[in-house]
Amino acid sequence: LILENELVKALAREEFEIYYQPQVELDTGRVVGAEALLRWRHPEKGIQPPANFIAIAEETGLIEGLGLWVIQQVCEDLYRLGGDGNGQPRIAINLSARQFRQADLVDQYRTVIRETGIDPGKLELELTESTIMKDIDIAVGMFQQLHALGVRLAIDDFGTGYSSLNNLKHFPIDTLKIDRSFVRDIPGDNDDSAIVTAIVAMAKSLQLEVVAEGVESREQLEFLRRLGCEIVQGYYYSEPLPFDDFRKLLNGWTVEA
Ligand code: G
Ligand code: G
Ligand code: MN
Ligand code: NA
Repeated sequence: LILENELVKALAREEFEIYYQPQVELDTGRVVGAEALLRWRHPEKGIQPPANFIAIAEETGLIEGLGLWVIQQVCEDLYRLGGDGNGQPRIAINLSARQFRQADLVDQYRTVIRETGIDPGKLELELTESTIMKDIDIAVGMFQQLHALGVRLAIDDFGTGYSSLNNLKHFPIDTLKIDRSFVRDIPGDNDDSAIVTAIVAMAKSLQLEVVAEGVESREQLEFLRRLGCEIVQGYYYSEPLPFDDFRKLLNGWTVEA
């Protein structure tokens, strides 16, 4: 309860902040996008990661207001990046289970997109397999409505859930994000290497974009490059950055690929 009140105050006092973790296109070394990752700048305790507050925000329903703040902030940041003249990257936003079942989510997104004039194709929504599979019928309807807005849709933590290809074919998905638990031990671990190889091959045959998460080493990067994985995200290139630092990186534009 204390934390619930604290979160309400934090939202009113604008203590939340979005960090951006760059996503790099391997072919070109261009930073083509980022994942938006929420942080709470606590006045005494310092920067708090989502693990310390998202679950409570979910339980209490505060996630709906917090989620609105996130989409508004991301669109504002996209607008500012557009003004820099180097084009706009694509920004991925995480949606939790409760948000995905929120009756006015689609209206919320539609309104913010219209008011900010952002190209909806610059927004990608990340959903985990477990969020989707809780109720497939609701999920199919929700995906269709979101897809109709023109936003991109991604499956996050891919490979950790129980969705079959048969289930996924009903969804208008654009991107698969390979869970970082599979990336951690490539190329040394044969099982994980086989899993990652299979996911990249499958994504390609279904014409989905594939993003590898949690890339920390040159060896992982080279293995993924050989498979034809297009985009990587991880500490090897950058941890999640405050907006100003992400903006500077974008305006420098490329990293060593
Ligand atoms: O930033 P960090 O690496 O600690 O993120 C951990 C998890 O927190 C992410 O995988 C994501 O699921 C969740 N998360 C981060 N930002 C948001 C957000 O804006 N909304 C929701 N619902 N979850 C988020
Ligand atoms: O939504 P998701 O749970 O996938 O969020 C990504 C999480 O992974 C965030 O908490 C982010 O801080 C973390 N992360 C990003 N890059 C790396 C990495 O290279 N290694 C590890 N261990 N974690 C990472
Ligand atoms: Mn994510
Ligand atoms: Na993930």
